[in-house]
Amino acid sequence: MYALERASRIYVAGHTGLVGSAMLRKLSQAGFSRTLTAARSELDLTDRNSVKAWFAAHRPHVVVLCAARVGGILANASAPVEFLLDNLHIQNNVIHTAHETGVEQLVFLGSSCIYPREANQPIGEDSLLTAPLEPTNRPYAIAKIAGIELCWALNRQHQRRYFALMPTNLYGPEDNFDLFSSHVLPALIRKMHEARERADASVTLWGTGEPKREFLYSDDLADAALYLLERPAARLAHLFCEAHPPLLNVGTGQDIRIRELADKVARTVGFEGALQWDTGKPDGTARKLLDVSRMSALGWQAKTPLDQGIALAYEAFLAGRVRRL
Ligand code: GFB
Repeated sequence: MYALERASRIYVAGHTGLVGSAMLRKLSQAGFSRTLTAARSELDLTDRNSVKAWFAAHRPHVVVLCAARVGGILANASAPVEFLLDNLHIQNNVIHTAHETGVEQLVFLGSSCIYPREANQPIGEDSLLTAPLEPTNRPYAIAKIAGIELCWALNRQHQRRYFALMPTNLYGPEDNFDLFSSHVLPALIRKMHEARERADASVTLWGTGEPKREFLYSDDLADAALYLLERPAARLAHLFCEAHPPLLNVGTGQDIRIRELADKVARTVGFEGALQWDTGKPDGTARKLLDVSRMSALGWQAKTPLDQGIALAYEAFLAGRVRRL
C-alpha cells in the first residue's frame, strides 16, 4: 500500500466546495506541500479526455474525490437527471483514470443517503443495499453506490486500495447558502440572519421540523480522510477485505430534530422571531443516524461540537466564505 509522505502529490478534486476546501485546509495544516488542484475552467471532470490529459500531465500519487453535484432536498428532487448523470460522469472519469495512471490510494466521498430509507438506526455500513432508498435523493444515492462498487471492483480485480467515506449531513465554510438548492443548516443560517436584519416577525422553514439529522463539521470529515490515508495498511485490513464494500461511516454519532436545530441557529444568529413550517415542502427521510463504531474502533472521533460548528459556520457566512454557484 502507498505510504503517504509530506511530498506526495495529492489531488483534491472539487477543492472549492465545502469538503474540498476543508481537505485543502487540513492538508496544508498537516504540512503537505504538493497538493494538486484544478479550476473548473481548466478541467471539466465530466469530460473523460480532459481528465485523462490532466492526470497524464500531473501524475498524482493520491486522489481525494470531493467533486460532485450536491444539494439539499429540493435540489435533488428537482434535477434528478443531473444528480444521477453528473455524478456518474465525474466519479467514473476520476476513479477509472486514477486507476489507469497508477494511483494507488483514492478516497471517494459519498453520503449517508446511500442507505435504505427504513434502515435500522444507527445505520451500520452493512445495511447498504438491503432495502429501498429514500425517493427524494435516490438518483444521487444510486450514483454514489455505483462509485463504491467501482472502488470495490478495482480493489478486487487490480489490488487497488480505494475506499469510500459516507459522511452524514455536512456543513461549514464554503457551503452553498442558496435558499433553493442548499442543505438545511446553511439555509437556516441565511434565513434567520436576513430575517433578523429586516426585523421580520417570523421565518418559514420547510417540512414539519420533526425529522432528525446528524450534522458533521466539514473540517472533521477532512480530518477523518487524512487520518485514514495515514493509517498503516494492517490497521485497515477490514476495509480492504474482499467480502465487504470498502466504506466507512463518518459522523458524530448524535442526531437532532430539525426543530431543535432551528432553535440553536436562532440563538447563534440572534433571531428572536417565530418559526413557521411550510408542510407543503418535503420532510425527506425521518431519521438517518450513522453507526460510527468502525471509525471509533480505528481510533477516530469527530471533534467539533454542534454549537461550536454552527458558530463557525455563521462566522464563515458573515465573512463571505460561501460557495458561489
Ligand atoms: O438538508 P436537507 O435539504 O436534506 O433537509 P436531507 C433536511 C431537513 O431539513 C428536511 C428540512 O426535513 C427539510 O425539509 N428543512 C427545513 C430544510 N427548512 C429547510 C430549508 O430552509 N432548507 C432545506 N434544504 N431544508 C439531503 C439529500 O437530504 O442530504 C442529499 O437530498 C444528501 O442527497 C444530503 O444526502 C446529505 O438531509 O433530507
